[in-house]
Amino acid sequence: PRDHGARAPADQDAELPRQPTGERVNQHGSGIPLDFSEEVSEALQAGNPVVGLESNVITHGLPYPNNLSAAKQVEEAVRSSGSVPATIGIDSGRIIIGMSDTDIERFASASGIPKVSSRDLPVILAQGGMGATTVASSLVCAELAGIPFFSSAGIGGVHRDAETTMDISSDLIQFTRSKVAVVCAGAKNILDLKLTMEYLETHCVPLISYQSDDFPAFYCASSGIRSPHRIDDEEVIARVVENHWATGSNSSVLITTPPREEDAVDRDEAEAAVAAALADAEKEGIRGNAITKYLMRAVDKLTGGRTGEANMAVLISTAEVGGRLAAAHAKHLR
Ligand code: PSU
Ligand code: MN
Repeated sequence: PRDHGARAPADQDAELPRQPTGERVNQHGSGIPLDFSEEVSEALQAGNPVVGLESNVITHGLPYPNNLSAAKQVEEAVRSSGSVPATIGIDSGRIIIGMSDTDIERFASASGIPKVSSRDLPVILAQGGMGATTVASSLVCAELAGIPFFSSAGIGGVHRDAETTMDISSDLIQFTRSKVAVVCAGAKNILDLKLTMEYLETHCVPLISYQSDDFPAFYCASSGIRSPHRIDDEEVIARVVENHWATGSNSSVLITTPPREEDAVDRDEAEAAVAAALADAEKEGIRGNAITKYLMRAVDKLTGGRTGEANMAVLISTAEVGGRLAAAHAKHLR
């Protein structure tokens, strides 16, 4: 069991190797240590619902200290709907499955923690430093840990100029490989959401929208694109997830939930800010895996902090729905 109290303050702590805790051999027997929190380990053994959460949103998605407060509120939201949160990250060659508050503080306050997507995961594990997992690499870790549900507000997708840059997030490719149900608020309109949905369809990834007709655009309630399936009943969603895997698919099921009305940002306002931010990024030559963070910060600035606020609210409300759907799924399996 982990000692939550006796750790050094966050900034010093980042320099020290993390103390191994509830280690368990992972299901693939690969020998990569999974460092379970006691709470997550117990929940999984009892068949109680657990929701995997990414850490790149903590290190790269929001500035300090909003990232710290958001990460904690996201965990509370998962708990409030009857599930156990498992925030995922990398440290000292180990995969953390369920961060302690001290871990979250270290990740939120340390600077220079690399963004780790699926392709980076084996490298960072070999090198032994800290790493913040994206949706893609978090799904790899969640599956190794035996966690069937994952929640993140904004997934990566096909970028708007993908026909020239070929910039398609590894998140989408990972959905075709990981047997995990992913609850999200869609994707931000910094991406080409039509192409993102086409990609998911081509790769046979089921897309369902919970209690809404449209694919949401993160803090915009609708992207203007209709979802292929609307399902309002949590038990039916649990059946969809199980049916997908029972019919031999080894991929994710994507479940969207829109932002709450009071948190939503007007679509035209968001679109104008995105257009300006994209033009700035082009001028400054920003590309590759740095583009997402750049655009998010730029849009937030252009909207006077409005989208940053909405960002936090959506992270929290999505996690609440993720917890609710994971709980329904665990109940369905009993
Ligand atoms: N979208 C957001 N906020 C985020 C991200 C995406 O609204 O923080 C992060 C997530 O960690 C996601 C990653 O998995 O960006 C995708 O990055 P890329 O496009 O480089 O694959
Ligand atoms: Mn990319």
